[in-house]
Amino acid sequence: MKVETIAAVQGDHNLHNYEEVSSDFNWADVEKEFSWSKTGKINMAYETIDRHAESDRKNKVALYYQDQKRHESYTFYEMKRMTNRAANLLKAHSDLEKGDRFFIFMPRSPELYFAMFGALKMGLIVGPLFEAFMEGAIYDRLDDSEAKAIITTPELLPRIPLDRLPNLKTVFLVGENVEEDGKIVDFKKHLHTCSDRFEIEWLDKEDGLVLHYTSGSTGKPKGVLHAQYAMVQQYQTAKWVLDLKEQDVYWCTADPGWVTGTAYGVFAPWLTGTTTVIIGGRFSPDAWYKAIEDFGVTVWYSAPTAFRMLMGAGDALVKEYDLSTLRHVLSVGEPLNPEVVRWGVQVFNKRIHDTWWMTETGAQTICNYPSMDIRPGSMGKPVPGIKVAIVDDRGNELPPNQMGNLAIEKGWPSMMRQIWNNPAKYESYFMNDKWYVSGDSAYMDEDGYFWFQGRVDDVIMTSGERVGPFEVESKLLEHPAVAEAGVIGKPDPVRGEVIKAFVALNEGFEPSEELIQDIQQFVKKGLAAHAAPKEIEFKDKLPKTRSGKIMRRVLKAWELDLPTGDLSTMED
Ligand code: 6R9
Repeated sequence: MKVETIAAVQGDHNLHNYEEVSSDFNWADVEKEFSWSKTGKINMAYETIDRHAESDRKNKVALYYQDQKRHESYTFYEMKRMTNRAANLLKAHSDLEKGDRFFIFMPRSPELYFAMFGALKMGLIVGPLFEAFMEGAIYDRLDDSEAKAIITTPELLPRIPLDRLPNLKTVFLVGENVEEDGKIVDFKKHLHTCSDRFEIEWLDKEDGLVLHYTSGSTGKPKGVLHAQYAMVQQYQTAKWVLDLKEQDVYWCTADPGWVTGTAYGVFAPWLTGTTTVIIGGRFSPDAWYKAIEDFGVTVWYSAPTAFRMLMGAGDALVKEYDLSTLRHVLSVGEPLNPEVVRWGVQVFNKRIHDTWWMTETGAQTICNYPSMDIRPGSMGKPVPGIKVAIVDDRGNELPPNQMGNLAIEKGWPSMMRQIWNNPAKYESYFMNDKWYVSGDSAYMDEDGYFWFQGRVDDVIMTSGERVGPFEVESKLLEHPAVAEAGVIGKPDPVRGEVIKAFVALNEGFEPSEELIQDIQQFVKKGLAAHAAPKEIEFKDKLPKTRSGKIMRRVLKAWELDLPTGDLSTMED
């Protein structure tokens, strides 16, 4: 079978020759890019902000911030001063010390980033939360991590069960006319009176950086801890994968509650001194295209759900904006359907570069690079210097084209360092002391491209055939009526499992028996008879995480009348 390819982008890319660089690459060389390689002492806030403020980039814009009410910009020098102020504020109004957990629970705003980097300057471990979390989700995370302080807004404060969290000593509130007491501190009031000079807390490479809680299919969310050293891979992938250069204006649409919003929202771009755009408020296609035009965004990192929603908003809308500055577009979070890649080429005249990684990997791991041909539907190839393989359940490497566990050889720079309070869980990720097993199933083709098939527990076995739900979902999306699709295996006495699809329809389509048959035929013809959903159920919306992942386990629980498990990461 001929594979669809979209040829490499011509031009001068940071990663010019994938094969050559991969064959001879040493992460230790990247350390030389940082000042700590000389001193041995490290701090993410120094490398992302102060270092640039003390260089030719002093007056370069670090942050453009925009929402419905505010439109602000801060240079690297201004960021240095504001984060110093925030650090002094946190220090003066709490007993926070190096290594303590400091949580962030507020909508995006410049203050969020002042506080986050101020906390990093103090050597605190930062735990970002999604603003939509409700009391139970907040409690689980603050309790498990024994958080000592949090920054939030008056609107969100009632969701924090202060009386049940004895370790939580200080609450910084970002609002107007805040009433202070022993626990509550008015962040904005003190910010401008605090000194803009601060002595950074110098750390060891292995000291903590961020604590991101992620939910598995069962049990409580787990705290994934990353070390300062993660910056090595975040920096290098900002170069190779984001392809960032001095003049770029970069926009990552992810919320900081999701690992993408920290690692690639701010760390990676600022490690390279790149101007970064942060847009607050809710998603809207108009506002997003407008942001690209307003800021002249050149590099844009988003997620498949967002691209699919933009696709749904119609191509006519795209023409109303000047998107000509865009030169590089990327995606992460879930499989990027070939249909979406084709759409990108058609409407933006840009390839959308899929990237695969996880909270646990701390940085991009399998990617499509501008200098490499894309095979739509493939996640691409491992980041140079990282060994990725498909292994069986015993940890043996499988040959090309065989579906198995997507695994990474232990020891990549940004690998998680701990599951908070749960060493046994941490160990359970590793096999034969060699492989980190991701929980995703995939295969590698004979040319080294990796193809995602689903979470291991989502893979469907029907009449002895192994079917990756993603393939079926992608085909479903190509049908003109289908806006969103989620596919699960439903237990069946004869076939083991049968394929059931949940489908949300595009505007102008109504559920009907005919439409069901038409969609079934479409998958049968386009993919394979055994891959066609035996059942199709129409839904107005599908359950998704806040980062846009279709929650197949929730579909399955609904279908089988089982408990849905932890839903704190599900969007409203
Ligand atoms: C960064 C992030 C990780 C899980 C991962 C996989 C899915 C992420 C993907 C992808 C297919 C891609 N995932 N990127 N699946 N293609 N390009 O998303 O972290 O929220 O921890 O999720 O997301 O299933 O295992 P996280």
